Amino acid sequence: ADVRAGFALRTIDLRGAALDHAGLKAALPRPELDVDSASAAVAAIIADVRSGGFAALSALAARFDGVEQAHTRVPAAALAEALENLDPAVRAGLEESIERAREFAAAQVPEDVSVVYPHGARVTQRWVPVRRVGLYVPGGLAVYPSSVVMNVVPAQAAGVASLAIASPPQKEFGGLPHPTILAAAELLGVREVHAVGGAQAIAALAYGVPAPAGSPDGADLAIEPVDVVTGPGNLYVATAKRLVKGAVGIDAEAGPTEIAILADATAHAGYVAADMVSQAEHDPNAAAVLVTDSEELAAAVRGELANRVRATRHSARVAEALSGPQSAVILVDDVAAGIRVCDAYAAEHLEIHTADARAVASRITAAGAIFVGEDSPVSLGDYCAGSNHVLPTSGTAAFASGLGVATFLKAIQVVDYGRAALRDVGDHVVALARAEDLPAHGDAVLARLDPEPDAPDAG
Ligand code: HSO
Ligand code: ZN
Repeated sequence: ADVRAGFALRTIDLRGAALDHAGLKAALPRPELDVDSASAAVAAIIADVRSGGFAALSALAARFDGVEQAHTRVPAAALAEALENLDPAVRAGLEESIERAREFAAAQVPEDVSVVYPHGARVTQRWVPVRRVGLYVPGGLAVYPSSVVMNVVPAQAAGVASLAIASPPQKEFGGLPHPTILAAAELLGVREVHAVGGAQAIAALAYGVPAPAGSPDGADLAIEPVDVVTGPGNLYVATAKRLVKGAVGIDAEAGPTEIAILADATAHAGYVAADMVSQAEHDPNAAAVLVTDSEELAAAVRGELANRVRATRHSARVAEALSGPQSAVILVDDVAAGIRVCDAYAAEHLEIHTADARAVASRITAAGAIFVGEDSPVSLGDYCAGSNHVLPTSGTAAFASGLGVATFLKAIQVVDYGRAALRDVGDHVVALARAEDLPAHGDAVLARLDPEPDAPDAG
């Protein structure tokens, strides 16, 4: 986009429209993204890594990253050195971010629950962490050490014993991942980092890379498969995650970032504009949506945006994001209508800039994260609020949650009955088993309760 051409943020006027939930969803701005176009190429890369192991990985690194690799594993000395060389202000920021995120994550760890039935029968839901997790960290344009924090901290709080990070090899850093990524890993105590990027990284984490037979440094070349893969990435990474899902668990697919702001006439237009620009800065496909019942506020925000878009560092990218079909000012009749619009949109990030923002926030039922009042901007949550910044996008907040301790846990249901407790329900099990024409199910109970079991059916 031409910076001097400014931007064109469209208006969607829903005043008096009286749309139901489905009608609202159809009226809301969404990006037009082609998610299937990369499937064939990505499937080929995954198959290649599965059959070719390390040799395939190094060939792909040469082709896509322009580096020659003897192994993917980043040496411990390189991790330590990256942290030593980290800017002290960035280190202090990461430390604050880690501390707050750890406190919130620790509080999320769920208790096991049990129910006791007559005669001491007990059923328990026991939470157990997955054994091993792979975290993908993109390279290239977006180098986000904050995302390393957001992915690693909840996994550690969940009690995951083994954690590996994969990030693309960078030619300018001697074939290692970006040094701030290495520094963040070291700060978090993650010592297994692999220089592997793209779809091949997702395949390597999901299916593992065996140590080549007879190789003296074979262990160095191996990547152990994981149970869960998390982390953001480009179209190829997102497609790869979708293709390995089932073999492993994945976190929600992260599309381009979104900010929605519900504001009334009491809102500060300058803050609203600043926050829209802050997330539009991520990506020309990022979405910034203002939902308001105040035409005056909408006009004031447009004025503020004009100044900010011109002045901001990533001006062209921001202008493109605001001009895209995914961004809009949505006019509504009142705040109650605005709440319905926000619920239908199910934003990754939703800011509330209204009178009594806390009460309004409590009525929202679909959002990745809600930021309450004018002093809780999304960028606070991106780095240092304590909340996680890996959140459901593209309307998936209607059913999905942001990254948290639960992402890395599974619940085991433990059944513990004794003979008397079994007798309490034995007849019911037998009756239900017969109704499903599965009499052996009933017989398994009767074998314990009935010293003289029924004679087998004749014939
Ligand atoms: N807003 C992004 C996360 C992020 N922001 C990383 C800055 N760095 C998606 O929630
Ligand atoms: Zn952000």
